[in-house]
Amino acid sequence: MGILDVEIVKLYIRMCQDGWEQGWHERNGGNLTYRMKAEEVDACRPFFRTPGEWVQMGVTGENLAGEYFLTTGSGKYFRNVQPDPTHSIGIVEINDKGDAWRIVWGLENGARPTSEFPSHFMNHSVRVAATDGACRVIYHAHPANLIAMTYVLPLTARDFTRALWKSATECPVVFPGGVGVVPWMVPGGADIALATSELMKQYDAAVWAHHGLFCSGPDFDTTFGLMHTIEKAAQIWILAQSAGQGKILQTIRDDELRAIATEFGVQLNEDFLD
Ligand code: 2HA
Ligand code: ZN
Repeated sequence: MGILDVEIVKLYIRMCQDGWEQGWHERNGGNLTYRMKAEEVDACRPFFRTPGEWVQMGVTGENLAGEYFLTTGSGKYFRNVQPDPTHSIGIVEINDKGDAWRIVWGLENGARPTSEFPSHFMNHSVRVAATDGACRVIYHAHPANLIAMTYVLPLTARDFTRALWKSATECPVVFPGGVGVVPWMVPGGADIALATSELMKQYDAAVWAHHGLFCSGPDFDTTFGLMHTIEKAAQIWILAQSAGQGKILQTIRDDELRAIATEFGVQLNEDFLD
């Protein structure tokens, strides 16, 4: 029995492999963090090493003090997570101020948590508050069709949400609150972390223009499913726009979106309906 036999670590690695197989993680693209439950930390603790140095994050999340996160490594490839987990992923502990991490397992040979750790961390902080502690997963990927949409649609939450809701009947049920949109920004720093986390107070997914998508959720299935549903809808949108050369003969009308919401018992964001 090693740490790689612990259920939550196996599920985390499976999600990385699933994302790779979807084609969302060229080279070192994308990153995944998971806020561990106390019993999951206990199951992994026998395999922890002497912790590394505390490293300041440049952002603070007081509600995440003392938490442990599974994280992909900076510059590491999703493709390599399953065959080589100890160099590709790791577990970090957060200090009691909520402004620094230290490595307790994995990320061997001097690797560090994902370059987007500040964004993930701020998003966890905001989503934990917004969901009464339910949110545990933040997932960033580079799905091609959604990125393509950011070149041809206005970069507003309303435009993206309406386009996606109308591209597949399941969409309003899967993300009734809609999606936020972050304009193009330099990745990896505190600015994009703050801009994204501001949107994540309201949305559980945020588009990064010309870059990718951030999704959040309570578990791996829900969060991967959200990424998958949004990208599938984006693919349908791109196919329909391409096939029709921009001309759409019919789509799901706003009153039909409302009918779906009523039938499935979800509350659609009315700001996005006509
Ligand atoms: O890790 O996806 O946004 C590479 C990235 C940065
Ligand atoms: Zn990225």
